[in-house]
Amino acid sequence: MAITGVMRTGHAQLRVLDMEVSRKFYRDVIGLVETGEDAQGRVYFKAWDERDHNSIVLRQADSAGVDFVGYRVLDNATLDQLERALKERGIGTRRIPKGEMLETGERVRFNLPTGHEFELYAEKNHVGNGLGLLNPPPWGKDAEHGMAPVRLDHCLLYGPNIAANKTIFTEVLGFRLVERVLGPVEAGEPEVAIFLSCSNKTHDIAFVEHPHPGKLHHVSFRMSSWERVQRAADIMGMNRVPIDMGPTRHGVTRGETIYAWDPSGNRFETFAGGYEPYPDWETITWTFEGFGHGLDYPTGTLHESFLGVVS
Ligand code: M3P
Ligand code: FE
Repeated sequence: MAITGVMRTGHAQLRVLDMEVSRKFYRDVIGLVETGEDAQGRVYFKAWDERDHNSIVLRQADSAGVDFVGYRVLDNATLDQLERALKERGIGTRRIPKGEMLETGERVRFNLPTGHEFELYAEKNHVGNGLGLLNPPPWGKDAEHGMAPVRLDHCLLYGPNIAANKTIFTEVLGFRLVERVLGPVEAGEPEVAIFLSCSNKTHDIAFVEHPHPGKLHHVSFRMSSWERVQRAADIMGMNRVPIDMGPTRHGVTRGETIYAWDPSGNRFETFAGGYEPYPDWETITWTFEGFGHGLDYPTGTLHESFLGVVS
């Protein structure tokens, strides 16, 4: 398929409690590549196989969580067109100037019904993956440093009124609903989780219904294989990184996964597998009763911390 419109997960700015501890964690334990620090003291990283300058930005603050997430669109004409479409739906947008984030063009920022700051942008400089563009080797030293995910893959965000987010993502931003989880029959089976794709990934973003706005459940890093996910588990053990769930496989989206916490209490995922849905595929539904296996396929466990703890 042609990937146009909104292309991919671009960046997430995370709040961390101690920059030096966090910088070491994201660089040496997760194994991201540090690409810069700005005048505000924010520190920038990319995963080794990403080409854009940055995907994770850390900001020191008094509480953990996510400041905003950004998605890269095809070009500036797309950015203008999506901004117009948002405004026509009554969604207020503002422009953040080029350069406010290192190596990043102008961003169109707006607030989602779930209380998250979300943005679109068309330009971020390519710094490459270190392998070059001519007869490149399949990997280099950055792929062997820490867990070494290949990319920032998606975010899962918690907040109220995910139905209104779904309308914006499917009717304005060109995403489609790949999987969903329903609430209890007694409650009328409202959607309690939605997995939305703008590509051939099972999800580029996901939302779970939650009373408190603007919450981060996790940022997710793509690993190149299930074996690499298991190696990430070894590295978590070696570094005494607290694990929330896994290694296991989700029924939802079929990913092979581990969830763990960064030193500030932000959850992150390392995952592989899943499948590649096409735009004509029908949505997969998980019932409330079936969701235990949707979450943890082998055991069907409804992990309490996974379902309840957010930052
Ligand atoms: C993922 C994933 C929930 C499932 C989450 C699934 C909240 O994060 O990457 O497939 O039940
Ligand atoms: Fe995930």
